[in-house]
Amino acid sequence: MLTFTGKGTVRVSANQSGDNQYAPAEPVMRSFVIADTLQHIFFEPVANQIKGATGVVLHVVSSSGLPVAVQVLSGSSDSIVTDTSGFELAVGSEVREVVLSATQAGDGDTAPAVEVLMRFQVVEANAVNAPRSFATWQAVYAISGDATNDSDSDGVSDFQEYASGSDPTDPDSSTKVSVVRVDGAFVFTVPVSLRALVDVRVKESLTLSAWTDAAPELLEILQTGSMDNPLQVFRLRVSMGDALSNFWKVHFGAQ
Ligand SMILES: [Ca+2]
Repeated sequence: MLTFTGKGTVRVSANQSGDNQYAPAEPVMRSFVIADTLQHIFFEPVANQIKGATGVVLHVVSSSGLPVAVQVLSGSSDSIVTDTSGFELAVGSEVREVVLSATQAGDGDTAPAVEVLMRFQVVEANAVNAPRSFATWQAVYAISGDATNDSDSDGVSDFQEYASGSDPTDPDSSTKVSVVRVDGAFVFTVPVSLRALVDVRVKESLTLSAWTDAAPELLEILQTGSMDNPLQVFRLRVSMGDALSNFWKVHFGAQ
């Protein structure tokens, strides 16, 4: 049993020195942080990008409000993230996968956040997995009208079908956002097309009148879909906390 007497990083080592039959076991090290507050990072989905794109705005926040660091973990030698009045990405000159890393080191009261990785492809403008505007996507399906239209009357708006990569002319094709209650939290499953230029936010409200941006916990990002319809499925958790009258919604916005 471990008893904690203060804050800081705890490192635990387990050893077994063996006997005349068994060789010593490899020691196992585990470390964790004792802190007043935990935090997590929410990194909004990033779509595939066309080679050479600059000024790609990244929305990354920590639930603690502490400043997050974002860097290119894997990309072209000229892929770079700058942070002046918000994060902006220059995707670089190579056709390849880019992986961004978001971290927050914590402070005296707050434990470090778990690192979040965001992956997308840098592609040629005419590639089958290239990003496209809502209007270009509408033209592919020979539909028109504004974002709230529901061309196939399946209860999912054309814009939401654009955002989640489903067929807006087939009522059997829609990948809806789902939510389940798990312990003291809700977990949203949100499919997002890597070809859609959308902002994806979770908003919260106590009263259903004023909505503010939440910083949900990113449990998992699954890569799925197909070559010309690449999808990411985000599993996002929001905690009910102390307020029992909270409301949340997933909001898809045009960039
Ligand atoms: Ca629809």
